[in-house]
Amino acid sequence: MTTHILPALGYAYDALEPFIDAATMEIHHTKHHQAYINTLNDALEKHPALKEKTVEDLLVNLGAVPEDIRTAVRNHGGGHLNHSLFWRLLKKGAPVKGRAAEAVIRKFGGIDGFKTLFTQAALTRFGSGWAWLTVKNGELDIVSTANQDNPLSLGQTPILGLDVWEHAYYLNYQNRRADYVKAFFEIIDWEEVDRLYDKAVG
Ligand code: MN3
Repeated sequence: MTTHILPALGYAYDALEPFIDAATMEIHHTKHHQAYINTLNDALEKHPALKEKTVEDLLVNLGAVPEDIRTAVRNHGGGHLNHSLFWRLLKKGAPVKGRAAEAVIRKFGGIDGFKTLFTQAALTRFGSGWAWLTVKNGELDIVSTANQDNPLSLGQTPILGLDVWEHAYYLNYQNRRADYVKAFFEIIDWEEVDRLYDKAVG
């Protein structure tokens, strides 16, 4: 039994051009994301009872995952969850509006203030990882994580995330992570951020 499967993108691979190119999207989705899922499923074969749990449940309490597969669940379960989140947060031409956007503007002194802090988080993450907008105890925060770690494992709920692994941008942007981060702000689906924000603040 396969527990976890690759979610459909819900849009075409070229839908985000020119901000993210079609080739990057297709490889990222069908190769990288699929590989995380395959390795996660392989690991769960050793503890079939855990197949009943969602990835979120596993990552919220990693300490409860048996030690022999904990690192695999952390890296590959994280990879699966992070990418599943990422795809649904992207949409070209979506307006900056809604409850989450308003909360962001209040918290960070405007959209530019938010962009500055988020960019800093994305650019100072050395090596591979993610930049996040999270909710903790009802408050917004900006953090970054290494590798495929998800903020859930830190007690925070992610409502927006940016993959800053080189595989996410290298074909189009080469080493220019800053240009990729700048492009990301053009393709945030704030309606989706809103849904996640509402759920996180209750
Ligand atoms: Mn990735």
